[in-house]
Amino acid sequence: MFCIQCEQTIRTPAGNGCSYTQGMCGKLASTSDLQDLLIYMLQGVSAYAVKAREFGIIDAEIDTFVPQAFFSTLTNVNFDDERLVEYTQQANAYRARLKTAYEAACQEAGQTPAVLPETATLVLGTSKVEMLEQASIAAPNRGDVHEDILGLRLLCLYGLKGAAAYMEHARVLDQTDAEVAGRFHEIMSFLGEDSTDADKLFATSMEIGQLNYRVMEMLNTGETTAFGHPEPTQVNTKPVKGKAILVSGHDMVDLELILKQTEGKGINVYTHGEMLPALAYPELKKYPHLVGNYGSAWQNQQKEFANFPGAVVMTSNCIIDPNVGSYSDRIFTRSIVGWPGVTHLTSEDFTPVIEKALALDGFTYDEIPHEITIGFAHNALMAAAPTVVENVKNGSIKHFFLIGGCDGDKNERSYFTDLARSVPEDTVILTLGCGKYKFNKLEFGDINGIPRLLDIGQCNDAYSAIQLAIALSEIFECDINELPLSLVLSWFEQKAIVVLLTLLSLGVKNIRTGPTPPAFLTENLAKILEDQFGLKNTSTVEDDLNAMIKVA
Ligand code: SF4
Ligand code: SF3
Repeated sequence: MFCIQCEQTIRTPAGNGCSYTQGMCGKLASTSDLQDLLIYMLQGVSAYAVKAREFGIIDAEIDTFVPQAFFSTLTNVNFDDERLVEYTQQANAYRARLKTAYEAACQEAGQTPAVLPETATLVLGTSKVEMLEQASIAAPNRGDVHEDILGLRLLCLYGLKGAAAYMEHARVLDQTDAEVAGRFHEIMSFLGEDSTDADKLFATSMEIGQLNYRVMEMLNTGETTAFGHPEPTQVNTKPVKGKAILVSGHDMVDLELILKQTEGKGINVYTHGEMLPALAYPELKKYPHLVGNYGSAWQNQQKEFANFPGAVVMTSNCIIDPNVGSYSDRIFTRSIVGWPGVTHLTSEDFTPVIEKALALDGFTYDEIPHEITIGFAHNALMAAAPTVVENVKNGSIKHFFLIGGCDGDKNERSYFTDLARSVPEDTVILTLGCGKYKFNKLEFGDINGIPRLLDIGQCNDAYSAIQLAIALSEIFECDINELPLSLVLSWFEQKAIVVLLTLLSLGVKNIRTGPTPPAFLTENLAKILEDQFGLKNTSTVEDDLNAMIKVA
């Protein structure tokens, strides 16, 4: 196995990456190898999808499948070898279907079919054993390649993986776009060609950022069309007496299905992790049995789920070993999520979850409520913009910090809590992603009625933050980089990588990322990113704060 895609990857003086029998996340070597082979096959499907498109052949089912299956290889999503084997065999069938359609079109047009890369021609083994024997050809560090080229390839691969995840989140909300799918296939296919062209790879990473900007826009449209615009909302973070279901991950469509199916059944529904922002959407918060948020970010789930006296549903990342906390009999996976031995729900019928919740004790007492405020996405921010501008102009607000991204359990991540605690009183913190759990229960107060902590939403709601920055730069008639705004992003997995690529592709400069730099970025690449975009690693809170406020 070789996997280096997330922040917790193994780093040793001898080399970086999880490469023994198991990754830090618990992913076994077999799972990692099967994921590599799946990606390789998906690149072959995309190679044919690109050629088929030259004849106007678009297969919407396959356009859906490729990003969806790619999403299963993201960190903390799918650990189930059998499901990965199924996805790979399905990719093989889809590749054959497109090949047939493409070659028939060539014949009709009197053309010779193009010679495609090996991703399009590999004869896939039929069993898991045979597939594992083939996996080394698909390893992400295959071939004898310069480390900078490998770093660029991985930047693209992992960035595109993040975009694929958001494409799937948008798709479940009926947001698809043949043009986006076409561009996705082109990049996916290109990455299967093992390019050694540094300029092209670098340009591709920026294209992935741009593609993802469009995908985040689609996702924003899908969420607000389905559930209305988030509005500032007080959310209880303490348990309420009664039977209980906890819903985690990013997929609010599943949450809505659960809310509908539990109506009148005496079950309270709670959000966890990245589902917290759902509580601010009018069409979700209208359900009285959506009682609040329980727990915090993904890395605490083994303790929090173990203590939760009800059923748990993982709608997307991040899942970690449920056997550690002994709750594997009452956790359910949906969509692309998988853990061996855990019940996977393949339909929209949540009866097994409801029956499990009813059979369990639930909370036997009410805890004293503790409320936090969420819901400052696009519309709420725009509504607040004139007051914010006034306060900037009269000097009441001196600076904005966007402190957002992923959470994780490394000690160094206390940096983000310390930073949030240390920013001056006359500044406002914007936050998003699951990293906010590091500080979202602290008291920050307000500046002339504007809360000092504005929770924008999920990681993909970086889209709303970008819209606010664009609006402010128009009002102040300046470049985004001239705004009194500093971005400090905590990264963990590939969604964070693609959000970063989006920001860079939009020309946003001087972003700080932490707690450690991606292990796949070489010193040379980090230097290029620093020279071109001012991208820096987080240092100490004191030094960073001084520098950020001085730059402004
Ligand atoms: Fe290692 Fe992260 Fe890959 Fe898991 S996802 S194997 S921790 S690099
Ligand atoms: Fe968190 Fe996994 Fe990335 Fe959507 S849920 S931000 S880590």
